[in-house]
Amino acid sequence: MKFDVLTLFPEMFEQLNMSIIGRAREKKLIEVNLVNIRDFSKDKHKKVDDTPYGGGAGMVMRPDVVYEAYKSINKENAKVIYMSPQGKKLNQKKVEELAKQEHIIILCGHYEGIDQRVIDKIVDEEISIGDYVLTGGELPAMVLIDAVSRYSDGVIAKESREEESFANNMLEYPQYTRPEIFEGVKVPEVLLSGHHKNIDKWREEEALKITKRKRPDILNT
Ligand code: 4GY
Repeated sequence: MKFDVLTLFPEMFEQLNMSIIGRAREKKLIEVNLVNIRDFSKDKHKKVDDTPYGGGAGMVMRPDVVYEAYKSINKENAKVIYMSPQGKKLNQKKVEELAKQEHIIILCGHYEGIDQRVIDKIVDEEISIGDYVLTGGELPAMVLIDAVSRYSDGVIAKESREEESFANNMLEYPQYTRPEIFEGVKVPEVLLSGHHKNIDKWREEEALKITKRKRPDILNT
């Protein structure tokens, strides 16, 4: 899986050098290429935004600069995604679907947004990570990259994906590790039994209980 990210703030993506995603990049299991939109400004002050036509607060990213940045990317078979609260809400099903793509280009807006003409020209799909407004599309882009990358071979164990929350429309069963007694509370006895059939059964029951209690809305959806 390859991601190209169009952003005014590539430094924000340091996060993706760490932990599981950082390791996946080192191993070339995924590729994340950051494109600084500012590099494509032809202005002598490297200006990338301007005041909105019609008036109003803030600044709008210029379409010509964004388009030049977009054209610099090699985009055979790529899907272009714009992170925006106006987009379709991201969920695990959508993540799984996106993971089938070989190349995703993510456009990150900032300030009051991007001139609509370049959005209409280059964007295939608008995606939101939730109903709240952020200062830019960078954090949502990282959320998307993280969630989708987990489906690339070798990034995490396939079993981890099969047992986790939202797999089979269920939340995950609770996890325990050492010590066996923490602040007077013992680990559930069955997990120490070594009886795998009983353990599987217990975990399934717990998952069902938790889902009914916390997220009845996702059961059988
Ligand atoms: N929520 N889900 C979101 C967001 C910030 C101005 C357009 C969100 O995806 N993106 O809040 N984005 C705005 C900032 C330009 C995007």
